[in-house]
Amino acid sequence: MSPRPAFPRASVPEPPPPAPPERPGRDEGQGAVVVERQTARVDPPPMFQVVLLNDDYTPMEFVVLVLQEFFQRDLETATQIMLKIHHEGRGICGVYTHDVASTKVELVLSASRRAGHPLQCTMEAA
Ligand code: TYC
Repeated sequence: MSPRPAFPRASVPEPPPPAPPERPGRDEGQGAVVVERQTARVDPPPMFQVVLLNDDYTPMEFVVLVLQEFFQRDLETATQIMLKIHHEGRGICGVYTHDVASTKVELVLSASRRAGHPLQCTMEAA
């Protein structure tokens, strides 16, 4: 008796592979074709600015750390943004797509509450 093959042949022959879909602009043996150029254009996504608000209690150092940690600002830029918020009441930390902006707002708020600070952070259409 011969050993069983590891992959026995199917008794029904396999159907032929499907023909590739016709691509517009290809010469399918009909002679000349006219190609219409279609450039895919997508609108840029709506952008949102993440805004920090001033208050009288959050330490300046904490705001600078937030700007470095969550908005990738270097120490000097973070300090400038913090001072602008301190003097003007609010300031833009960065501009992002909706999901990224809303994640940053959540991260800032939870870090602030965990540290016991009342820092406010919001997002608004840019
Ligand atoms: N005004 C705060 C203070 O004097 C500092 C501060 C800056 C707080 C920016 C919040 O978003 C802020 N300690």
